[in-house]
Amino acid sequence: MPIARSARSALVLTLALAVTLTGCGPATGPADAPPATPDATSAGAGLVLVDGWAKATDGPMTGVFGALTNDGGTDLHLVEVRSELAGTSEMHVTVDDGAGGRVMRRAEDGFVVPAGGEHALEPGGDHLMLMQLAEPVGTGQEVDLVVVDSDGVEHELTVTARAFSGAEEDYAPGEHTEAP
Ligand SMILES: [Cu+2]
Repeated sequence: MPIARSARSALVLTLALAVTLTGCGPATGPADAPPATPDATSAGAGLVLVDGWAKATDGPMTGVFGALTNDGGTDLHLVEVRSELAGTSEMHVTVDDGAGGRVMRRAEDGFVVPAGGEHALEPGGDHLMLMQLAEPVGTGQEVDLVVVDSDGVEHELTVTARAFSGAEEDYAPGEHTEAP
C-alpha cells in the first residue's frame, strides 16, 4: 500500500505540474503582449541643454546656463526644475530692480522652448537656480538636473561646473518667491 500511495501521489504531482506548465504557455497572453512602451524619460529626449554649465561655488546657491534646445516638433513649456544637490530649484529671470540694479526673480510661468528653437540661459539673464545647496559645487563637478514640462515629462540634463566670477547678481531673499 505505501508504494501504491506513493505512485499515486507522484501521478497527481505530475498532472499538477502539467497543468502548471500549460498555464504558463503562450496562449495565456503575457508572452504575446506588446513590449513595454518607452517611459516618459525617453519621450523627453527632445530637450537638450547645449553648452550647459553650472557656476562652481561654495555658497548656498548656483546658476545653470546654456541654450535650452528643443529639437522636437512641439513647443515645450518647462514648469519645474529639480536637482538632488539643491533643497529648492527654480527657473529665474533677471529684471531691473527699479533702482539701477538687477535682481533675479522666479519665472512665474516657467520657460517656453519653441519647437525647433531654443531658450538662452545666461548670467545676467534667464537661468536655472539651485538653492539650499547641500554641499559646495566644485569646478569640473557634474550636476544632474531634471526639468519637467507642462505634460509632466521629465527631461534629464547634466552640466559641468566651471569657475565663473561675472554676473554676481544680487539675490534678494524673498524676492524670488511669489508664494503668499
Ligand atoms: Cu537666480
